[in-house]
Amino acid sequence: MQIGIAGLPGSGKTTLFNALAHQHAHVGGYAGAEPNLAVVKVPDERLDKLSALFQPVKHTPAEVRFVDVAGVAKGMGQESSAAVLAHLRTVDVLLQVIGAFGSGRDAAADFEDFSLELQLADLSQIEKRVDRLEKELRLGSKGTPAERAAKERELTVLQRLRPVLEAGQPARTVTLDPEETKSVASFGFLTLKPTLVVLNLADDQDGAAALAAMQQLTAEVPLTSALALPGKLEMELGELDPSEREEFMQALGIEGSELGGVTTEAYRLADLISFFTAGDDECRAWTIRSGTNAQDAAGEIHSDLARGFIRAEVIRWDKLLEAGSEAAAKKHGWVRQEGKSYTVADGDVLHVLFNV
Ligand SMILES: Nc1nc2c(ncn2[C@@H]2O[C@H](COP(=O)(O)OP(=O)(O)O)[C@@H](O)[C@H]2O)c(=O)[nH]1
Ligand SMILES: [Mg+2]
Repeated sequence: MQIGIAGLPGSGKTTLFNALAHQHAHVGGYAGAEPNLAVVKVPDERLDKLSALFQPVKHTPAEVRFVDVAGVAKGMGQESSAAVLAHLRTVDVLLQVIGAFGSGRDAAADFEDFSLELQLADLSQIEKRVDRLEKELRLGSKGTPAERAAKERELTVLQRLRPVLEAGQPARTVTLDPEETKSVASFGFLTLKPTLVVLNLADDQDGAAALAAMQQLTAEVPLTSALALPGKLEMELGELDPSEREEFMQALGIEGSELGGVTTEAYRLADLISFFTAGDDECRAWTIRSGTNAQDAAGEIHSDLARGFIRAEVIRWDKLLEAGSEAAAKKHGWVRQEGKSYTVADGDVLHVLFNV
């Protein structure tokens, strides 16, 4: 999964990036055109327990890639903001960071302002593409009938999204079917992405009221939710070694880091789940979209497994642990034989049988 970190300048994006990805990127300075990138292993207790059982040669958690871009604000010019936001077009989820620390801040206004920047970026892409598609379709000639039909489909979707953005709403307020989603996927529209608003609080700030107000705003937008955390404190906690951290947290009276909640919520918003493969050679977590069938899930592991798919032996991770081994699980009758179209569930352990 890829998570993009976006927001107004000075909202604490790079601070949060450092906290989430255990990095030391420069905070508070001028952010250049190049984004900060980092890949982080996703902690998963289920996988840890499978590895404790199998003692595999390799333990391979899922990975999240974080992309921290420069701030974008009103008046910085369409071209430079487009260049910054272009780095976010391939991410699965947007974190919209809102600086709620310090005085004189208005989280609701910041949310609206930055959302508007995203809408304008999408709208400008749509306008260019619609002009071009209309011209091409008018001139006719080029392309096969199938290509022409694809262009017409794309144009129809863009024309549905356009007035919504013009009215100041994000594109994700429009319900697209899978076919329609696919026809505009290559644009990577920012306001189509599931969005997690992160209220970045001061160390000692009680953010409950601010969060409740923000959650009221995000509840009105599909695929959007909000949480609050003290970004700078989280970053500083992450820089301590474990014993110091324990002491520090006790002194401040905090229970633990909130950062895990960011990734968990991002998975939920993006409709992503995990399945596992487990054996003596490797225990590994795989990330798929919920609703993925066994054959496509097998294809995540290797294209040969999808091509030559025969069936999958499936057991829930906790039943496998309870059984203590694959052989024992089979004896109990807990291992199911599933075909290509089986919908893989979160926490399934798959053993794919294939023949190529
Ligand atoms: N007090 C406080 N200051 C913060 C927090 N997050 C960021 N800052 C400060 O805000 C400034 C900008 O932070 P930075 O992470 O670079 O923001 P960015 O421009 O959004 O990447 C820096 O001086 C940070 O120290 C926070 O949670 N609490
Ligand atoms: Mg920054």
